[in-house]
Amino acid sequence: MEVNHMEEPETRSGFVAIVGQPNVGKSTLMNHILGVKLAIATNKPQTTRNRILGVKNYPGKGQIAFLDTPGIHSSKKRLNQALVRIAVDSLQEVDLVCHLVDVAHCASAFQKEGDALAGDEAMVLEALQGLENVPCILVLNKIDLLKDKSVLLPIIEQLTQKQAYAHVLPVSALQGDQVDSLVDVIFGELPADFPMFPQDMITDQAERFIASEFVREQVMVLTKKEIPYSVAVEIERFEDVPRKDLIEVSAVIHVERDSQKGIIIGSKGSRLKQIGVRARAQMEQFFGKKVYLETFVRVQQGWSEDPRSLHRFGYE
Ligand SMILES: Nc1nc2c(ncn2[C@@H]2O[C@H](COP(=O)(O)OP(=O)(O)O)[C@@H](O)[C@H]2O)c(=O)[nH]1
Ligand SMILES: [Mg+2]
Repeated sequence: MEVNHMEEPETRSGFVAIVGQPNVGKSTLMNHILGVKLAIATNKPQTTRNRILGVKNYPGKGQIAFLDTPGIHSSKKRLNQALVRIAVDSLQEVDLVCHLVDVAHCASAFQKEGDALAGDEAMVLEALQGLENVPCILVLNKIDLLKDKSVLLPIIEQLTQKQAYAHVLPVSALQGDQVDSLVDVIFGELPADFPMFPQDMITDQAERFIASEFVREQVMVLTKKEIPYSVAVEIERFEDVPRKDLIEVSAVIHVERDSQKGIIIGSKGSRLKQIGVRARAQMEQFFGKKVYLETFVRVQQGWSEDPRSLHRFGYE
């Protein structure tokens, strides 16, 4: 008779949410670990608008499935509230949480006001408080910006008073300092399990989504004030054309007002052209193929406050 024995996993695997306020370096951290620019990252808050899965395999060791998330912050705007919901909801499905803070921000808040919990940190902490049996790592990011490392102490002291962290680790996501140590610490907390995703899968995001994000990133980088937040990008066509050995992409940049359309296009189309050239370069790098990119600008009056549009663009 054959014995039906369960195979014991020799690897560790799990889901890890990366959460924190906007602009603390969540997407930069995930990209650095993956070694691929999967999530767009800019110096403007609310760059990330979705939960983005990034899978990293460590042969013989296991697999970490990161969830990059939008920044948690307070806002009266419908789009922003939807983004925060996406971030908070992602905490429900994970084995571990990395809570990122920007130490440069915390340090200056501490020096000015004697309080290191800058901005909406209380909101992030509140979201973490709801977690049961999910370990949390405090990741002190952007240490490269600190001349005086002693200011880390009050930051750690204040945060650890509010939340029971399994570990506390200073890193620089941008420069990669201490990121390997962070990965080791993450592995130490993950359950013994088989890999959850195939070895060749780095994300569950569709190619169309990734292409749209590269366009939105360049709009965010190349525009100012309210424009970066008034833009949604839709890919109307994404076609791999083997005969030509290229991918043909048509992207529509939706803005909320006529005046914004003119700004995106720029004088004689110069800004739109620049957006296209840069986004195409990102796509070619990511997809490893030549890309032909067409861009259009359309006005979708007040989309960021409209539930149907938010749904259509994938934010609700
Ligand atoms: N100096 C420094 N800048 C960083 C670091 N990590 C991220 N940044 C910058 O912070 C900004 C926000 O990064 P991003 O990853 O988009 O933050 P997110 O909104 O939390 O995803 C970008 O300009 C990054 O280059 C870091 O470790 N050091
Ligand atoms: Mg981000």
